[in-house]
Amino acid sequence: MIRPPFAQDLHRPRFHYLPPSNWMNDPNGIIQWKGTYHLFYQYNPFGALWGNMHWGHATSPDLIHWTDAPIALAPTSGSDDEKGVFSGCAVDNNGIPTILYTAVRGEQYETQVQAIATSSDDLMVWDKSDRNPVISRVPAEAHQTRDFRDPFVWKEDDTWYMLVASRIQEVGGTVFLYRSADLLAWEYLHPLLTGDKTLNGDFWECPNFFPIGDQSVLIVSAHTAPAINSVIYFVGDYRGGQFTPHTTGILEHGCLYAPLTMLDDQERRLMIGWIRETRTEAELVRAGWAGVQSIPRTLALDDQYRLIMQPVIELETLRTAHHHLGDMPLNGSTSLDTSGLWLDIKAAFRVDAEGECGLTFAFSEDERITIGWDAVRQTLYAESVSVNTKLERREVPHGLYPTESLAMRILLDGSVVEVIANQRTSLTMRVYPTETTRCQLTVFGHHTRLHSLDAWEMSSIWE
Ligand code: DQQ
Repeated sequence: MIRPPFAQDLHRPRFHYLPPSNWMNDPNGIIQWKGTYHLFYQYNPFGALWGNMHWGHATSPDLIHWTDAPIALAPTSGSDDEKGVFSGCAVDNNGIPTILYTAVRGEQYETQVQAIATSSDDLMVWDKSDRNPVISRVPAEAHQTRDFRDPFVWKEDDTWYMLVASRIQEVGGTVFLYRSADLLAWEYLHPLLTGDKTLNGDFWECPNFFPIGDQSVLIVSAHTAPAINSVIYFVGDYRGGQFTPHTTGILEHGCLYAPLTMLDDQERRLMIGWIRETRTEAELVRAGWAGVQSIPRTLALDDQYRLIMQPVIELETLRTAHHHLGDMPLNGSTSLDTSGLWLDIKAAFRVDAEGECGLTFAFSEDERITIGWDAVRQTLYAESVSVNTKLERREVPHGLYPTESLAMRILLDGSVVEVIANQRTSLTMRVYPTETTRCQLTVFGHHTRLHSLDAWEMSSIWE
């Protein structure tokens, strides 16, 4: 399906999911049902700015090609969710598709309670329970009553567990743990983990908690008021309702936020995250759309218990023209004759201790984005120059062992740049060049050997 009103808007991604128009943020309730993947998402049907939160819906056979479905959940006036249906998850309750979400009301969204809805119609039509809210009060130890949201639910034996993201006043972000036999009556247990506001955020949002092998992983999106910040993870042991992390890391350093995970029928732990815009509200309104979902990634742990990730293999079905550079020394730059702003790139470099290397996407003389790695500083960086934003540089730690090569995966899709280095450092960027008719790809390096570079031009999922 070509989406006509935006056919000329080359900032609009072509192989990442986004709704036909208007605002989208967090992925919600991702689940595989009878073989079909369902993606729900925070959606404002009335405009390109955040507000009026509904749950939008799309389905896919392969995590890449999506079909828009009708809105799944809308606020009900006079009810607990009259100001919005906030984020949540979906579970299979013995064959009944069930959504758990946060219902909000109040001018400042000051009442946040947890609610439930079920579907008897293959996830297209949803009925809110008349038992709502299923959790109506923030635990007293929070010492605040406003931030309490984004339920994440899983089952252990016959018992359901839920995490709700929140904060403990003056302490930091937290996730409260609950348990239930039937998804309706919930017993509060204790915080599963509490952070430190000086280290990892005033409050946490959008928790995920799941096993990988014999380890358990907690992912939270950290909010340092007034800004959303980064996505962090903890890996540790989970026994008897107690989680003891031994490893922590940053899952995302850039524009990806509020990721949600699910297990599919291939036993893959899949993650989708909201890729934010970085332009002004006036520009969003002018564009008529805002927000993109990342390409789903598979998650795993490496031998040091660090979270590693890569785009799902299904993405490769979109690859068309292939450009390749083989093993060669790099002392300067080499261009490839790719065309367009839609690329999937894999590159591997061997960099000396004083070296530097990377890739530049040039849209015109004055507009480009460079993704590079600096061996001296052991940092991954993205540097963009555009007519509107001048120079913007983001630098994040990315250490390599002396024997390790730099492995970069980069997805360029209109204004979206997803960068994953050695599967463990994720830096998602946005770039809005004024000139979008061409993109010159160049690889550069000093004291570097290029092992290989493969770039594929990507087809659109809407045609
Ligand atoms: N977005 C939702 C909240 C969540 C936040 C509201 C995270 O439920 O905490 O749109 O981006």
